Amino acid sequence: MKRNAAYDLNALRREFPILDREVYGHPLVYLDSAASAQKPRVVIEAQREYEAHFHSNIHRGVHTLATQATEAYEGVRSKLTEHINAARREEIIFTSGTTDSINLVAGTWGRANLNSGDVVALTRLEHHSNIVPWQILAKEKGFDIVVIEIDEDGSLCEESLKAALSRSPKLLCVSHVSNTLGTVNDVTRITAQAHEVGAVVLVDGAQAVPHKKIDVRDIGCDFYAASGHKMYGPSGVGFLYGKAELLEEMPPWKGGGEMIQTVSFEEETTFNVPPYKFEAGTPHLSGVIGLGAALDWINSVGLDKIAEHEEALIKYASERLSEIEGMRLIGTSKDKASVVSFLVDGTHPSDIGTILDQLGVAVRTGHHCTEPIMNKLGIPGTVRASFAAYSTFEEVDALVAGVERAVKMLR
Ligand code: 7TS
Repeated sequence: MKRNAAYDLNALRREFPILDREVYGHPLVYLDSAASAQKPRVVIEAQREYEAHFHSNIHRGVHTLATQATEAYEGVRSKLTEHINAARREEIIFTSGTTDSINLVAGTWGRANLNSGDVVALTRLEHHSNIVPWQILAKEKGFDIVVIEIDEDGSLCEESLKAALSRSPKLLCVSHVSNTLGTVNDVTRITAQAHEVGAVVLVDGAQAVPHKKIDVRDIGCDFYAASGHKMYGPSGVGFLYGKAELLEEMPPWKGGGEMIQTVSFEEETTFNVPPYKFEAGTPHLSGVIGLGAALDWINSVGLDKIAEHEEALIKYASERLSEIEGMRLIGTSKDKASVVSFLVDGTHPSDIGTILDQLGVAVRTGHHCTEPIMNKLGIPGTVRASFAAYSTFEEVDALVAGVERAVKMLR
């Protein structure tokens, strides 16, 4: 087991108030960060401070509070631009999360560009939020969806990728990291291959942003979507990165305040420029402020250090869990992040999850909003433990002990 001496885990954990609590009399062992990460005090405080001292609606006011709130909000846009190395701050649209970001692309770029006879390529690994918006639109527009399949270990099948690209898809959607199997997809290479056949590429980065340094220009993708609550920030806020030339051409999506230039009954209503064209209505202001604090927090720890720590945890958890008789790790691709999914012969995942909860161990069970993966692997679901910067080796030990106990009770 490799522990990172330079990584002061105890000090880091003290920054997360929730990690002090107990569940059923046991110290909380929170292994569900892929669903939602916990927040450090600086994020909670930034939101509270904003609500207590700076809150006002943004952009439209001339008064001091409106100016301060606008500066804070737009400051986070600049911070995020730098964080993912976007070329311009206009390429960052604040949304309510990954689901909202993908629906934005489907509702604007998709509705304007996809028609009968076109092909959209999705991978089998996608979360429902990167499948269903395309299925809804396909029903309306009559385009085809082609699925890029996975190999037994949960990595993308190269043959299937080639076959999908040979159909010259207009759009290819791929998750950067699978929330169920942990597979890390080589989105830089896939984007380059997709661009060669003329496809626009959307990367779902929900499970990547908390674990990896993201460089959208290096990836080369056209869209990149993520959620605040998976990166130590608030829920109800997220972002969509889109290449400026695409955003400029895209029609608006939601209509309302802020997204317009002029509104008239007598003449045609005209629209604002990106990113405002896509930010109708009052956004989740304290959420954006909290997201800014989360970015600062992540950078203060360092994504490289977080990634190294989590990699060691995944390795340790995989090894220790494998010692359990009847253990079946689901998703064993070479490059993994974020999660360890498993099944134990003779037990149902939800029974294991319920027993673990009684021991204070929070894991997720079920299909994790990726039913197509379950269908393909012929399994009802998995037990999923997921890790974050604050996860410990002792928590992995508690998980393993809990699973051993559950298996004894259930068999
Ligand atoms: N894409 C991926 C890869 C995800 O893991 C999730 C949420 C989403 C999109 C949707 O994100 P949202 O913030 O818009 O809801 N994944 C999970 C999960 O694994 N367990 O609960 C939510």
